[in-house]
Amino acid sequence: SQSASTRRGALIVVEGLDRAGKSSQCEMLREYLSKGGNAVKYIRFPDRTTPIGQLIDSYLRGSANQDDHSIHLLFSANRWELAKSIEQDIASGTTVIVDRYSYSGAVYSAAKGNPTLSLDWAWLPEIGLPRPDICLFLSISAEEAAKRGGYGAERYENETMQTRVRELFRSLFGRQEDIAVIDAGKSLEEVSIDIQSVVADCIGRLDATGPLRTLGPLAK
Ligand code: ADP
Ligand code: FDM
Ligand code: MG
Repeated sequence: SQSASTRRGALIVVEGLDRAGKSSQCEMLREYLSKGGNAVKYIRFPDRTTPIGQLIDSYLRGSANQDDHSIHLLFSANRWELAKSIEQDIASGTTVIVDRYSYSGAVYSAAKGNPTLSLDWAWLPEIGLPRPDICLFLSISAEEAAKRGGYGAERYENETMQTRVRELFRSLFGRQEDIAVIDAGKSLEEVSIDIQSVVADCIGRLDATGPLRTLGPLAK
């Protein structure tokens, strides 16, 4: 087993539909881990600050259009451009909390119903990226999500997309390992406590898990 000074950080992803509570829970988890003496970073995808991220931002706000495949590959490229820095943080002992990742990437693109953009096709450019040690899926009903506010102005924030996204998340997570489904319909504090216990478990298993892994192909 590694000494505390060289033990790697964990790669923790938080996924879910819009208003499931991802950003709130990432922040609460960051604080919890930080108070527990862990080095921790919170990042989010898309990272709208890079040149690729700015193209994505224009697309999401509706001020630019893109071919479905092209924007899909830009979202993926936006993860690839951050991959080395994630790997370095993890290796140096920093736990990285990620708000949306490859799972949103595959699911939102496939939800458009473009006949040449299947879930399987959408997953391919994710292969080789840093693999999360745990992906927390914040599961919430459409009714509960609606109580947390109406649809915003960005692309994808409409009922048709959200319904397809929900179904595709479910089928994707049936073909993935290291997914923890969290009931996100409870109070902020209750959800946070559920997340803390899953994450503590994940961090406790890191020595047995070994070095950071990479994402592989989807199971059949
Ligand atoms: P996401 O990042 O998944 O879109 P947010 O964390 O931004 O979600 O939360 C969306 C809205 O719902 C915010 O107004 C937030 O305060 C509220 N919210 C988040 N989690 C809960 C919860 N468990 N119960 C009630 N309201 C919540
Ligand atoms: N999204 C996010 C994608 O379509 N592909 C991706 O790879 C990622 C990471 O972008 F509608 C979508 C999901 C959501 C939007 O919203 C980003 P937030 O509010 O920044 O999470
Ligand atoms: Mg958010």
